[in-house]
Amino acid sequence: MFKKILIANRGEIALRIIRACREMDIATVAVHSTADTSSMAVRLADESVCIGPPSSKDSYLNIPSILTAAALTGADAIHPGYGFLSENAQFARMVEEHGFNFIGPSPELIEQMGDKVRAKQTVQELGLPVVPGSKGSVDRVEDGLQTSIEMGFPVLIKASSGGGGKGMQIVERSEDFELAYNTARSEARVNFGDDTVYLEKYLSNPRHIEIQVFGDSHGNAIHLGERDCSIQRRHQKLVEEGPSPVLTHEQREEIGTLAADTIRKLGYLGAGTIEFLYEDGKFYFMEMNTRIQVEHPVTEMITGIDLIAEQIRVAAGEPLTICKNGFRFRGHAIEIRINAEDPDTFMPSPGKITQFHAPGGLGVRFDSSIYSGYSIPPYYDSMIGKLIVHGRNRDECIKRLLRAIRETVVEGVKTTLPLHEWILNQPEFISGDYTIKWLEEKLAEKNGKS
Ligand code: MV4
Repeated sequence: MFKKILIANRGEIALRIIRACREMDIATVAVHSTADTSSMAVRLADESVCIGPPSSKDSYLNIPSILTAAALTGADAIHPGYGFLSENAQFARMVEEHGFNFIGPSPELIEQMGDKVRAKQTVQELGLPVVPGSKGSVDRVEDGLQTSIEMGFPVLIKASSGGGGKGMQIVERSEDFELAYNTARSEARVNFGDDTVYLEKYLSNPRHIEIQVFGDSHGNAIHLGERDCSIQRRHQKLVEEGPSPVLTHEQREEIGTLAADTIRKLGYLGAGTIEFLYEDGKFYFMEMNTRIQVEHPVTEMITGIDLIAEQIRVAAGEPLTICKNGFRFRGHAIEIRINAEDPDTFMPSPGKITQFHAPGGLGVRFDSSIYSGYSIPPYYDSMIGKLIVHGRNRDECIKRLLRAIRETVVEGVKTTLPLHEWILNQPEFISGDYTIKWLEEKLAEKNGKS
């Protein structure tokens, strides 16, 4: 097992990784920017190293600084968390080349899944359902138009190096195809330095349902059920829950088994998420994330498994401690992301937290790195914590979450807590009858009225 892990991240996920390491008797190194000197991760880690100025590009994305910090502290492994360098194949490769263990899958698999055209082709060959579309990339406008006419409009043009929704173009009619195609390619070139695009049939009103998967170096691969992440705004998730309100146990086992079989065939190591669009009872592969995700606690709450500890064990070459019959799905979990933002305008609200009280009680988990007197720096993502609750069923879970929100105190900055309280009281949320479009439409209605 590893003796010392360097955490190449900040905020609540850095703390989450420190907690797992502490329970496994693994020493920790927190790296931080000059803006994060008073962070909770720096306080709680065994050691800390300043790796640069506030700008992420000069600190949390500064590969030479991070590798130097690992060498200086004698770390034997690096955990990348989520965001930042977590899905950077070049970073994973350099970590290994410098003699450290990267806690995640191989650089080759990160690269393969980062290329959306290759990822789709790969998983389709391994048996996952995909959205009908172009066979590979579309390199000429005439080919794209031809394919669109054959499969029927509307179609969606996606960037192969994209993901997260950036650079997509919906095309409703053949007359609009050429302009959309050229726009998609130039946006992809500007944003990703790669203008490869591909085509899919546009699904008009799907849900976003993702499967948590895990593989080890002994040929074991399992799925840990799904999370429904349809409550989002501008590709930012606000609420995640598991199980999905719309899946039956049979549907879960069917898509989950397909997902596990896929990563077993890939020889995938560690935690992964296979994202699907779900519409009219059918699943369509969207992309695969090769990192631990923000919403992983939803899965931890319904399975009782420590996903970070499991990532560390399989990265160290140990077999998965979980097997198909070694756990049960219990009850329901919902996570809300708490952002330091204006709940109406979504403007970031950095600054000093003057009063803070964390929620608690049965089934309540609060993953955050804030404390009373902490100053939220303006340089990074505005997420300051996650509130996750577990209940025996979905109704109990919603009631418990509303209760926990009401007892949470964060003063000095604006937070999205009031927005979450509003979402949880909407009839469509309570009935589970929502899709990826729901929140933005509902917010437009809310703001139009006032
Ligand atoms: C789609 C789609 C509809 N049809 N693909 C957005 C993020 C990117 N990873 C893929 N995305 C979508 N792909 C087809 N063929 C709709 C979306 C989409 C979306 C997906 C998941 C969660 C939120 C979303 C918001 C807008 C669009």
